[in-house]
Amino acid sequence: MSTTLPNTEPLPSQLDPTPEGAAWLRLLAWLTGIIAAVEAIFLGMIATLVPPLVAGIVLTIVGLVVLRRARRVGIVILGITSLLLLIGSAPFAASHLGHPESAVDFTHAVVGTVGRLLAVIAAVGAWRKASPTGARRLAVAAVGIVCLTVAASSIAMLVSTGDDARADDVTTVIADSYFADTIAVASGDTLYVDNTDLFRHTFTVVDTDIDVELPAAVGVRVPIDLPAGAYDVICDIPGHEHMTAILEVE
Ligand SMILES: [Cu+2]
Repeated sequence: MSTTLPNTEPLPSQLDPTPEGAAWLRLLAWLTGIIAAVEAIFLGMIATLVPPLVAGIVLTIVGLVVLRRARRVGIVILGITSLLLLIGSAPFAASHLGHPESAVDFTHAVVGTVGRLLAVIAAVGAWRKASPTGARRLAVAAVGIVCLTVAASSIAMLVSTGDDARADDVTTVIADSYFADTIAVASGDTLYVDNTDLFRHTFTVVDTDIDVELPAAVGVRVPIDLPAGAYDVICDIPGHEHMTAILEVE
């Protein structure tokens, strides 16, 4: 004679923490931790405290600590921080994603954009305690994207060597993300713009056709075929609004 026991035990999937939730939590923690580390290195390289990025690093540390004690609160902190920074950094990342030859800016943009997007997905997966299979696939995708990024940037840097200065060029140097205040040339001269930074810039003369991309750590020859006068020069990369100069053409 067989009897049926009442099913009062929780199913494995109802146990807390579930293996599923744990896989997504690990992915969320790794992604947000790596992004925060990359941002800290980037801020060190530009020697500037960018408030949204600093806030992102602090909130990530808080989220990772909270994750151990109040899991759902930690997931919300990390997920929302990743989402807000993904949206807020989009204009900056969009400017850099087409320029793999400038490795620092390009890698920063890829890690920030793809990493935060995956972190948001991981937060949703952790909240819903989704299947661990998805978390593993996402982790593999993240590693693959990093490898592709490094490969693309390395090839682009080898191809993009810039120009060599010629004897009669007028040279101006970009250093620490600043132009010289004033750049003097004669009409018809060629200006050699030497970008000594590890970041990309543009040499853009306002209201003219001169708008030149300056990859990281290369120089570019720019013919100045402009009537005599004073022109405003800018770098039109988002976040580089402080980069201005006056081009005096004689
Ligand atoms: Cu710039």
